[in-house]
Amino acid sequence: MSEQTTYGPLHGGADPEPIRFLDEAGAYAPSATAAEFADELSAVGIDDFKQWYRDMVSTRAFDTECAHLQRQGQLALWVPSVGQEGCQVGLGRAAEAQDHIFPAYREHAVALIRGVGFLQIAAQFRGLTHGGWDVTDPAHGNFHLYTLVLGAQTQHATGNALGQLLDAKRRAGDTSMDAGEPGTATGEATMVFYGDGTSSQGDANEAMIFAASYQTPEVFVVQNNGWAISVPVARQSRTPLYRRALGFGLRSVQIDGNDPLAAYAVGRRFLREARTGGGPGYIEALTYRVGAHTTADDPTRYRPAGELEAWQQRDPIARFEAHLRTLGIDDAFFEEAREEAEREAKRVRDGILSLPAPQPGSMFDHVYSEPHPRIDEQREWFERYESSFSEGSAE
Ligand SMILES: Cc1ncc(C[n+]2csc(CCOP(=O)(O)OP(=O)(O)O)c2C)c(N)n1
Ligand SMILES: [Mg+2]
Repeated sequence: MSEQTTYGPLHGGADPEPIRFLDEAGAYAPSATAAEFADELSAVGIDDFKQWYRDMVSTRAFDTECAHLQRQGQLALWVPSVGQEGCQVGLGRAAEAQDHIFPAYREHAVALIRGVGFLQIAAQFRGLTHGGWDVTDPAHGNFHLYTLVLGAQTQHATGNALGQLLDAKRRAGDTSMDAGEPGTATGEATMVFYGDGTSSQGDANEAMIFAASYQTPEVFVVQNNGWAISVPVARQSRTPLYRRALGFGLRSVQIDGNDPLAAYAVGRRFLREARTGGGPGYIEALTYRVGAHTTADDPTRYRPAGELEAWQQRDPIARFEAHLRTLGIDDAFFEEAREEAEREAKRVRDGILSLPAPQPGSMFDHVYSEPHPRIDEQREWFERYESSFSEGSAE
Protein backbone atom coordinates (compact mmCIF):
# COMPACT_ATOMS: atom_id res chain seq x y z
CA MET A 1 0.00 0.00 0.00
CA SER A 2 2.75 2.45 0.88
CA GLU A 3 4.09 2.36 -2.70
CA GLN A 4 0.78 3.73 -3.93
CA THR A 5 0.68 7.04 -2.14
CA THR A 6 4.28 7.87 -2.97
CA TYR A 7 3.17 8.18 -6.60
CA GLY A 8 0.79 10.98 -5.73
CA PRO A 9 3.18 13.86 -6.34
CA LEU A 10 3.83 12.62 -9.89
CA HIS A 11 0.29 13.68 -10.63
CA GLY A 12 0.27 17.06 -8.99
CA GLY A 13 -0.05 16.56 -5.28
CA ALA A 14 -0.61 14.14 -2.46
CA ASP A 15 -3.81 12.14 -2.33
CA PRO A 16 -6.47 13.11 0.16
CA GLU A 17 -7.16 10.70 3.00
CA PRO A 18 -9.53 7.87 2.10
CA ILE A 19 -13.09 8.54 3.22
CA ARG A 20 -13.79 6.92 6.56
CA PHE A 21 -16.11 7.46 9.51
CA LEU A 22 -14.67 4.85 11.86
CA ASP A 23 -11.04 4.70 12.85
CA GLU A 24 -9.27 1.37 13.10
CA ALA A 25 -10.37 0.93 16.70
CA GLY A 26 -14.02 1.50 15.77
CA ALA A 27 -14.33 5.02 17.22
CA TYR A 28 -16.41 7.53 15.27
CA ALA A 29 -13.68 9.77 13.88
CA PRO A 30 -14.58 10.97 10.38
CA SER A 31 -11.77 11.92 8.03
CA ALA A 32 -11.90 15.43 6.55
CA THR A 33 -12.96 13.81 3.27
CA ALA A 34 -15.98 12.16 4.94
CA ALA A 35 -17.69 15.41 5.95
CA GLU A 36 -19.57 15.94 2.70
CA PHE A 37 -21.07 12.45 2.91
CA ALA A 38 -22.08 12.54 6.59
CA ASP A 39 -25.72 13.44 5.96
CA GLU A 40 -26.18 10.14 4.10
CA LEU A 41 -26.00 8.46 7.50
CA SER A 42 -28.67 10.58 9.15
CA ALA A 43 -31.47 8.09 8.46
CA VAL A 44 -29.50 5.02 9.57
CA GLY A 45 -30.58 3.75 12.98
CA ILE A 46 -29.36 1.21 15.47
CA ASP A 47 -31.55 -1.53 13.99
CA ASP A 48 -29.89 -0.99 10.62
CA PHE A 49 -26.49 -1.27 12.24
CA LYS A 50 -27.51 -4.53 13.90
CA GLN A 51 -28.64 -5.87 10.54
CA TRP A 52 -25.35 -4.88 8.92
CA TYR A 53 -23.49 -6.69 11.68
CA ARG A 54 -25.60 -9.82 11.16
CA ASP A 55 -24.92 -9.61 7.41
CA MET A 56 -21.20 -9.55 8.06
CA VAL A 57 -21.02 -12.41 10.56
CA SER A 58 -23.43 -14.56 8.55
CA THR A 59 -21.30 -14.11 5.45
CA ARG A 60 -18.13 -14.96 7.31
CA ALA A 61 -19.56 -18.11 8.87
CA PHE A 62 -20.91 -19.20 5.50
CA ASP A 63 -17.57 -18.46 3.86
CA THR A 64 -15.66 -20.50 6.44
CA GLU A 65 -18.09 -23.40 6.05
CA CYS A 66 -17.67 -23.37 2.26
CA ALA A 67 -13.88 -23.42 2.56
CA HIS A 68 -14.25 -26.54 4.73
CA LEU A 69 -16.70 -28.11 2.30
CA GLN A 70 -14.22 -27.57 -0.51
CA ARG A 71 -11.42 -29.18 1.47
CA GLN A 72 -13.69 -32.15 2.14
CA GLY A 73 -14.29 -32.57 -1.58
CA GLN A 74 -17.87 -31.28 -1.50
CA LEU A 75 -17.30 -28.10 -3.52
CA ALA A 76 -15.17 -27.90 -6.65
CA LEU A 77 -13.70 -24.54 -5.67
CA TRP A 78 -14.28 -21.82 -3.13
CA VAL A 79 -13.64 -18.08 -3.47
CA PRO A 80 -13.40 -16.52 -0.01
CA SER A 81 -14.53 -13.00 0.83
CA VAL A 82 -13.04 -12.88 4.34
CA GLY A 83 -11.88 -9.34 5.18
CA GLN A 84 -14.01 -7.67 2.50
CA GLU A 85 -17.37 -7.84 4.30
CA GLY A 86 -17.27 -4.17 5.40
CA CYS A 87 -17.47 -2.54 1.97
CA GLN A 88 -19.71 -5.28 0.60
CA VAL A 89 -22.32 -4.82 3.31
CA GLY A 90 -22.18 -1.01 3.22
CA LEU A 91 -22.57 -0.91 -0.56
CA GLY A 92 -25.11 -3.72 -0.70
CA ARG A 93 -27.28 -1.96 1.88
CA ALA A 94 -26.90 1.37 0.03
CA ALA A 95 -28.61 0.02 -3.09
CA GLU A 96 -32.38 0.22 -3.57
CA ALA A 97 -34.43 -2.78 -4.68
CA GLN A 98 -34.82 -1.40 -8.22
CA ASP A 99 -31.06 -1.04 -8.73
CA HIS A 100 -29.18 -3.74 -10.61
CA ILE A 101 -25.95 -5.25 -9.33
CA PHE A 102 -23.31 -7.01 -11.43
CA PRO A 103 -20.86 -8.91 -9.20
CA ALA A 104 -17.51 -10.51 -9.89
CA TYR A 105 -17.26 -13.75 -7.89
CA ARG A 106 -16.63 -12.99 -4.22
CA GLU A 107 -19.50 -10.64 -3.40
CA HIS A 108 -21.24 -13.12 -1.11
CA ALA A 109 -22.45 -10.48 1.37
CA VAL A 110 -24.02 -8.46 -1.44
CA ALA A 111 -25.72 -11.61 -2.73
CA LEU A 112 -27.16 -12.27 0.73
CA ILE A 113 -28.51 -8.73 0.94
CA ARG A 114 -30.19 -9.08 -2.44
CA GLY A 115 -32.00 -12.20 -1.31
CA VAL A 116 -29.83 -14.81 -3.02
CA GLY A 117 -29.66 -17.71 -0.59
CA PHE A 118 -26.27 -18.95 0.54
CA LEU A 119 -27.29 -22.42 -0.60
CA GLN A 120 -27.74 -21.09 -4.13
CA ILE A 121 -24.19 -19.71 -4.09
CA ALA A 122 -22.74 -22.92 -2.70
CA ALA A 123 -24.67 -24.94 -5.31
CA GLN A 124 -22.89 -23.04 -8.05
CA PHE A 125 -19.48 -23.93 -6.61
CA ARG A 126 -20.60 -27.56 -6.34
CA GLY A 127 -21.27 -27.50 -10.06
CA LEU A 128 -25.00 -28.05 -9.66
CA THR A 129 -26.10 -25.15 -11.84
CA HIS A 130 -24.94 -23.73 -15.13
CA GLY A 131 -25.01 -20.25 -13.65
CA GLY A 132 -27.70 -18.10 -12.15
CA TRP A 133 -29.40 -18.23 -8.82
CA ASP A 134 -32.74 -19.56 -9.75
CA VAL A 135 -33.75 -21.40 -12.88
CA THR A 136 -36.64 -19.09 -13.54
CA ASP A 137 -34.81 -15.88 -12.61
CA PRO A 138 -31.08 -15.73 -13.24
CA ALA A 139 -31.00 -12.19 -11.86
CA HIS A 140 -32.73 -12.86 -8.56
CA GLY A 141 -33.07 -9.63 -6.59
CA ASN A 142 -31.54 -7.79 -9.59
CA PHE A 143 -28.29 -9.48 -8.58
CA HIS A 144 -26.78 -10.80 -11.79
CA LEU A 145 -24.53 -13.78 -12.46
CA TYR A 146 -21.19 -14.29 -10.80
CA THR A 147 -18.65 -13.61 -13.54
CA LEU A 148 -15.29 -15.33 -13.62
CA VAL A 149 -14.20 -13.82 -16.93
CA LEU A 150 -12.50 -10.78 -15.45
CA GLY A 151 -14.15 -7.54 -16.46
CA ALA A 152 -16.94 -9.00 -18.59
CA GLN A 153 -19.42 -7.81 -15.96
CA THR A 154 -18.33 -4.19 -16.48
CA GLN A 155 -19.57 -4.42 -20.06
CA HIS A 156 -22.79 -6.10 -18.98
CA ALA A 157 -23.31 -3.41 -16.36
CA THR A 158 -22.70 -0.52 -18.72
CA GLY A 159 -25.04 -2.10 -21.28
CA ASN A 160 -27.65 -2.49 -18.56
CA ALA A 161 -27.21 1.11 -17.45
CA LEU A 162 -27.50 2.30 -21.04
CA GLY A 163 -30.75 0.33 -21.23
CA GLN A 164 -32.00 2.01 -18.06
CA LEU A 165 -31.23 5.36 -19.67
CA LEU A 166 -33.01 4.53 -22.93
CA ASP A 167 -36.02 3.10 -21.06
CA ALA A 168 -36.33 6.33 -19.08
CA LYS A 169 -36.20 8.40 -22.26
CA ARG A 170 -38.81 6.16 -23.86
CA ARG A 171 -41.10 6.57 -20.87
CA ALA A 172 -40.74 10.31 -21.39
CA GLY A 173 -41.87 9.90 -25.02
CA ASP A 174 -38.47 9.92 -26.75
CA THR A 175 -38.28 6.71 -28.80
CA SER A 176 -34.95 7.37 -30.50
CA MET A 177 -32.07 5.03 -29.72
CA ASP A 178 -29.86 8.03 -29.09
CA ALA A 179 -28.79 8.29 -25.46
CA GLY A 180 -28.94 12.03 -26.05
CA GLU A 181 -28.04 14.71 -23.62
CA PRO A 182 -26.92 13.83 -20.10
CA GLY A 183 -29.13 14.53 -17.14
CA THR A 184 -31.97 12.05 -17.67
CA ALA A 185 -33.40 10.77 -14.40
CA THR A 186 -33.86 7.00 -14.56
CA GLY A 187 -35.06 6.22 -11.03
CA GLU A 188 -32.81 3.16 -11.01
CA ALA A 189 -29.08 2.61 -11.25
CA THR A 190 -26.53 -0.12 -11.94
CA MET A 191 -23.64 -0.98 -9.65
CA VAL A 192 -20.75 -3.18 -10.80
CA PHE A 193 -18.11 -4.83 -8.64
CA TYR A 194 -14.62 -5.82 -9.72
CA GLY A 195 -11.09 -6.03 -8.40
CA ASP A 196 -7.85 -4.08 -8.60
CA GLY A 197 -6.38 -6.53 -11.11
CA THR A 198 -9.49 -6.38 -13.27
CA SER A 199 -9.13 -2.61 -13.49
CA SER A 200 -6.31 -3.32 -15.97
CA GLN A 201 -8.57 -5.25 -18.35
CA GLY A 202 -9.57 -3.59 -21.61
CA ASP A 203 -13.22 -4.41 -20.89
CA ALA A 204 -13.21 -2.41 -17.65
CA ASN A 205 -11.66 0.61 -19.35
CA GLU A 206 -14.01 0.47 -22.34
CA ALA A 207 -16.96 0.27 -19.96
CA MET A 208 -15.82 3.50 -18.30
CA ILE A 209 -15.53 5.26 -21.67
CA PHE A 210 -19.07 4.31 -22.63
CA ALA A 211 -20.34 5.21 -19.17
CA ALA A 212 -18.75 8.65 -19.35
CA SER A 213 -19.78 9.26 -22.97
CA TYR A 214 -23.43 8.45 -22.39
CA GLN A 215 -23.57 9.47 -18.72
CA THR A 216 -25.02 6.13 -17.72
CA PRO A 217 -26.70 5.75 -14.30
CA GLU A 218 -23.90 3.61 -12.95
CA VAL A 219 -21.51 3.12 -10.05
CA PHE A 220 -18.22 1.31 -10.58
CA VAL A 221 -16.91 -0.32 -7.41
CA VAL A 222 -13.33 -1.51 -7.33
CA GLN A 223 -12.50 -3.55 -4.27
CA ASN A 224 -8.79 -2.97 -4.08
CA ASN A 225 -7.85 -5.95 -1.92
CA GLY A 226 -4.15 -5.57 -2.56
CA TRP A 227 -3.68 -8.52 -4.88
CA ALA A 228 -4.68 -10.04 -8.21
CA ILE A 229 -3.80 -13.61 -7.27
CA SER A 230 -0.01 -13.21 -6.81
CA VAL A 231 0.39 -9.80 -8.49
CA PRO A 232 0.39 -6.84 -6.08
CA VAL A 233 -1.64 -3.75 -6.92
CA ALA A 234 1.51 -1.60 -7.07
CA ARG A 235 2.51 -3.59 -10.18
CA GLN A 236 -0.88 -3.05 -11.79
CA SER A 237 -1.00 0.70 -11.36
CA ARG A 238 1.55 3.46 -10.90
CA THR A 239 -1.22 5.66 -9.61
CA PRO A 240 -4.01 5.06 -7.07
CA LEU A 241 -6.85 3.38 -8.92
CA TYR A 242 -9.47 6.03 -8.20
CA ARG A 243 -7.30 8.52 -10.11
CA ARG A 244 -7.59 6.49 -13.27
CA ALA A 245 -11.36 7.03 -13.24
CA LEU A 246 -10.88 10.79 -12.95
CA GLY A 247 -9.08 10.60 -16.29
CA PHE A 248 -12.21 9.10 -17.85
CA GLY A 249 -14.28 11.97 -16.52
CA LEU A 250 -16.03 10.05 -13.75
CA ARG A 251 -16.41 11.46 -10.27
CA SER A 252 -14.25 9.19 -8.22
CA VAL A 253 -13.26 8.70 -4.61
CA GLN A 254 -11.22 6.36 -2.45
CA ILE A 255 -12.81 4.96 0.69
CA ASP A 256 -11.66 2.88 3.62
CA GLY A 257 -13.17 -0.38 2.46
CA ASN A 258 -13.18 -1.88 5.95
CA ASP A 259 -15.56 0.79 7.20
CA PRO A 260 -19.17 -0.10 6.33
CA LEU A 261 -20.30 3.43 7.18
CA ALA A 262 -18.02 4.94 4.52
CA ALA A 263 -19.15 2.38 1.96
CA TYR A 264 -22.81 2.99 2.74
CA ALA A 265 -22.60 6.79 2.73
CA VAL A 266 -20.63 7.11 -0.50
CA GLY A 267 -22.55 4.30 -2.20
CA ARG A 268 -25.86 5.88 -1.31
CA ARG A 269 -24.80 9.30 -2.59
CA PHE A 270 -23.34 7.98 -5.85
CA LEU A 271 -26.31 5.72 -6.53
CA ARG A 272 -28.77 8.53 -5.92
CA GLU A 273 -26.82 10.86 -8.19
CA ALA A 274 -26.78 8.15 -10.85
CA ARG A 275 -30.57 7.62 -10.57
CA THR A 276 -31.31 11.32 -10.84
CA GLY A 277 -29.30 12.02 -13.98
CA GLY A 278 -25.95 12.84 -12.39
CA GLY A 279 -24.08 10.21 -14.42
CA PRO A 280 -21.58 7.55 -13.38
CA GLY A 281 -19.30 7.40 -10.35
CA TYR A 282 -16.37 5.29 -9.25
CA ILE A 283 -15.50 4.06 -5.77
CA GLU A 284 -12.15 2.53 -4.92
CA ALA A 285 -12.59 0.60 -1.66
CA LEU A 286 -9.28 -0.08 0.07
CA THR A 287 -9.55 -3.48 1.69
CA TYR A 288 -7.64 -6.73 1.91
CA ARG A 289 -8.12 -10.30 0.82
CA VAL A 290 -7.40 -12.05 4.10
CA GLY A 291 -7.84 -15.54 2.71
CA ALA A 292 -6.37 -17.22 -0.33
CA HIS A 293 -7.41 -16.01 -3.79
CA THR A 294 -9.34 -19.27 -4.08
CA THR A 295 -8.94 -22.69 -2.50
CA ALA A 296 -6.53 -23.42 -5.38
CA ASP A 297 -4.10 -20.72 -4.22
CA ASP A 298 -1.40 -20.59 -1.53
CA PRO A 299 -0.77 -16.95 -0.59
CA THR A 300 2.08 -17.82 1.78
CA ARG A 301 4.20 -18.20 -1.36
CA TYR A 302 4.02 -14.55 -2.37
CA ARG A 303 2.84 -12.30 0.45
CA PRO A 304 5.47 -10.26 2.27
CA ALA A 305 5.94 -11.07 5.95
CA GLY A 306 3.67 -9.17 8.30
CA GLU A 307 1.22 -7.87 5.69
CA LEU A 308 -1.60 -10.26 6.56
CA GLU A 309 -1.18 -9.69 10.29
CA ALA A 310 -1.31 -5.91 9.81
CA TRP A 311 -4.60 -6.18 7.92
CA GLN A 312 -6.08 -8.63 10.40
CA GLN A 313 -5.78 -5.81 12.93
CA ARG A 314 -8.16 -3.82 10.72
CA ASP A 315 -10.78 -6.53 10.47
CA PRO A 316 -14.08 -4.92 9.44
CA ILE A 317 -16.21 -7.08 11.74
CA ALA A 318 -14.09 -6.43 14.84
CA ARG A 319 -14.03 -2.74 14.00
CA PHE A 320 -17.78 -2.47 13.55
CA GLU A 321 -18.40 -4.52 16.68
CA ALA A 322 -16.21 -2.11 18.66
CA HIS A 323 -18.25 0.76 17.25
CA LEU A 324 -21.57 -0.87 18.16
CA ARG A 325 -20.32 -1.41 21.70
CA THR A 326 -19.70 2.35 21.98
CA LEU A 327 -23.39 2.75 21.09
CA GLY A 328 -24.41 0.54 24.00
CA ILE A 329 -25.02 -2.77 22.23
CA ASP A 330 -24.02 -5.57 24.56
CA ASP A 331 -22.70 -9.12 24.51
CA ALA A 332 -26.11 -10.76 24.21
CA PHE A 333 -26.65 -9.30 20.73
CA PHE A 334 -23.22 -10.28 19.42
CA GLU A 335 -23.52 -13.80 20.80
CA GLU A 336 -26.95 -14.29 19.29
CA ALA A 337 -25.78 -12.94 15.92
CA ARG A 338 -22.80 -15.32 15.87
CA GLU A 339 -24.91 -18.29 16.93
CA GLU A 340 -27.47 -17.59 14.23
CA ALA A 341 -24.64 -17.30 11.67
CA GLU A 342 -23.34 -20.72 12.75
CA ARG A 343 -26.81 -22.21 12.47
CA GLU A 344 -27.18 -20.77 8.97
CA ALA A 345 -23.80 -22.14 7.93
CA LYS A 346 -24.81 -25.56 9.20
CA ARG A 347 -28.04 -25.35 7.20
CA VAL A 348 -25.92 -24.75 4.10
CA ARG A 349 -23.76 -27.79 4.91
CA ASP A 350 -26.78 -30.03 5.45
CA GLY A 351 -28.61 -28.58 2.46
CA ILE A 352 -25.79 -28.81 -0.07
CA LEU A 353 -25.12 -32.45 0.66
CA SER A 354 -28.71 -33.36 -0.05
CA LEU A 355 -29.24 -31.34 -3.24
CA PRO A 356 -29.85 -33.62 -6.25
CA ALA A 357 -27.34 -33.69 -9.09
CA PRO A 358 -28.69 -31.95 -12.19
CA GLN A 359 -29.76 -33.92 -15.27
CA PRO A 360 -26.89 -33.58 -17.79
CA GLY A 361 -29.41 -32.66 -20.52
CA SER A 362 -30.50 -29.59 -18.57
CA MET A 363 -27.52 -27.75 -20.06
CA PHE A 364 -29.68 -27.19 -23.14
CA ASP A 365 -32.68 -25.81 -21.27
CA HIS A 366 -31.75 -22.16 -20.92
CA VAL A 367 -29.46 -21.44 -23.86
CA TYR A 368 -32.31 -19.54 -25.52
CA SER A 369 -35.58 -18.47 -24.01
CA GLU A 370 -37.46 -20.05 -26.96
CA PRO A 371 -36.96 -23.38 -28.77
CA HIS A 372 -34.14 -23.37 -31.30
CA PRO A 373 -33.52 -26.06 -33.97
CA ARG A 374 -29.74 -26.17 -33.41
CA ILE A 375 -30.17 -26.70 -29.71
CA ASP A 376 -32.84 -29.37 -30.31
CA GLU A 377 -30.46 -31.16 -32.65
CA GLN A 378 -27.65 -31.08 -30.09
CA ARG A 379 -29.96 -32.21 -27.31
CA GLU A 380 -31.09 -35.21 -29.40
CA TRP A 381 -27.50 -36.13 -30.22
CA PHE A 382 -26.60 -35.87 -26.56
CA GLU A 383 -29.53 -38.08 -25.48
CA ARG A 384 -28.46 -40.76 -28.00
CA TYR A 385 -24.89 -40.49 -26.74
CA GLU A 386 -25.96 -40.82 -23.10
CA SER A 387 -28.19 -43.83 -23.81
CA SER A 388 -25.28 -45.55 -25.61
CA PHE A 389 -23.83 -46.19 -22.14
CA SER A 390 -26.87 -47.98 -20.84
CA GLU A 391 -26.75 -51.75 -20.43
CA GLY A 392 -27.67 -53.74 -23.49
CA SER A 393 -27.15 -50.82 -25.83
CA ALA A 394 -26.27 -51.91 -29.35
CA GLU A 395 -24.04 -48.84 -29.97
C1 LIG B 1 -10.12 -12.55 -18.64
C2 LIG B 1 -9.46 -13.32 -17.51
N1 LIG B 1 -8.13 -13.32 -17.40
C3 LIG B 1 -7.53 -14.00 -16.40
C4 LIG B 1 -8.28 -14.72 -15.49
C5 LIG B 1 -7.60 -15.47 -14.35
N2 LIG B 1 -7.83 -14.78 -13.07
C6 LIG B 1 -8.85 -15.13 -12.27
S1 LIG B 1 -8.97 -14.15 -10.92
C7 LIG B 1 -7.61 -13.25 -11.38
C8 LIG B 1 -7.14 -12.10 -10.52
C9 LIG B 1 -8.20 -11.04 -10.33
O1 LIG B 1 -7.77 -10.07 -9.42
P1 LIG B 1 -8.67 -8.86 -8.99
O2 LIG B 1 -9.33 -8.25 -10.15
O3 LIG B 1 -7.82 -7.98 -8.15
O4 LIG B 1 -9.84 -9.52 -8.13
P2 LIG B 1 -9.73 -10.35 -6.77
O5 LIG B 1 -9.67 -11.80 -7.17
O6 LIG B 1 -8.53 -9.88 -6.03
O7 LIG B 1 -11.02 -10.07 -6.04
C10 LIG B 1 -7.07 -13.73 -12.57
C11 LIG B 1 -5.90 -13.18 -13.24
C12 LIG B 1 -9.70 -14.69 -15.66
N3 LIG B 1 -10.51 -15.34 -14.82
N4 LIG B 1 -10.26 -13.98 -16.66
MG1 LIG C 1 -7.65 -7.96 -6.06
